[in-house]
Amino acid sequence: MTTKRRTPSYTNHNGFLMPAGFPAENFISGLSYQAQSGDTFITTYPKCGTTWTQHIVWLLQNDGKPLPLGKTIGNKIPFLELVGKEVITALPSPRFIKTHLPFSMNPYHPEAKYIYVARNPFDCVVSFYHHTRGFVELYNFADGTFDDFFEGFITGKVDFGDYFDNLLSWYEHKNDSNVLFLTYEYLKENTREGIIKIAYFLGDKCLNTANNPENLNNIILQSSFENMSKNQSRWHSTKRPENMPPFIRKGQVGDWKNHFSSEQIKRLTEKFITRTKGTEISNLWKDIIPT
Ligand code: PPS
Repeated sequence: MTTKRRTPSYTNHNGFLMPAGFPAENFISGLSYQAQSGDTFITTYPKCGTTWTQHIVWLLQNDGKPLPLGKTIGNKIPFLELVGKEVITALPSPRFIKTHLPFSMNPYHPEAKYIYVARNPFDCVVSFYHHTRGFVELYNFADGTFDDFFEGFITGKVDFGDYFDNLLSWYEHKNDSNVLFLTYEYLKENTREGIIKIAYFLGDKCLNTANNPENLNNIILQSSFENMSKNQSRWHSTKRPENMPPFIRKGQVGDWKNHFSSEQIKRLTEKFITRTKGTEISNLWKDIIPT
């Protein structure tokens, strides 16, 4: 007997899925943005630490001072695929831009910088499930179960494409001089060091900020999970009903153990091994996932 699965609502752009609630024309326009020298992209697969990194970058750029009241991070570091290229082009320079695109689709310039943050797929799918369920206006998936979502994730039929396609495409570029490749788990374990790494990578103003101990301590405090859990309207402009888990939800490594069945563990482990064969990717998450 086959189980009838619920699927989130997506739009399909030549095989690349996007949340149904995103304006299709902005996605198309966003892809045609010409990256400029001096641009910095914060690029991730969804739910891998984007907002956290956006906030760290904002704090580094602004002497450790939080976002002005009433602003969302997307006003300052907009999401290319959501807003389209006009909004990005109109940003003051240097531009900071969020994307969730695989390398081949992301606007590229050799003098632009790319901060890529990866997260293990087990925690990613759990976080992505809660995200998709909670943004009812984007996906119409409020009643979807983890099992429903897992099937889409493991077959790559979710918005922003297949997790492994995205990760592998950026992993290949991890040693490029204009790419800083980090993991969510590393940032959790080594927050101070991670922030300093980002500051070095960005240079100039960010490095000055991080070299000031008071500013650096402030950034660590402001970007902590506890702090970012407060006033969450800073992080997204789309409504999230109160009965849904918040956007900044648990911020843990290993929460997947509360969601996966033993069959799902087996299937995602097998998929992980097959897709990352010949790379050192499994070293990124040695004691975290069951490979
Ligand atoms: S999105 O929608 O793709 O931009 O989401 P993204 O920001 O990439 O990922 C959201 C997850 O990151 C967690 N998060 C944090 N963890 C630790 N510390 C801080 N400061 C932090 N900020 C955000 C957030 O809680 C989501 O993970 P889960 O596992 O769902 O809690």
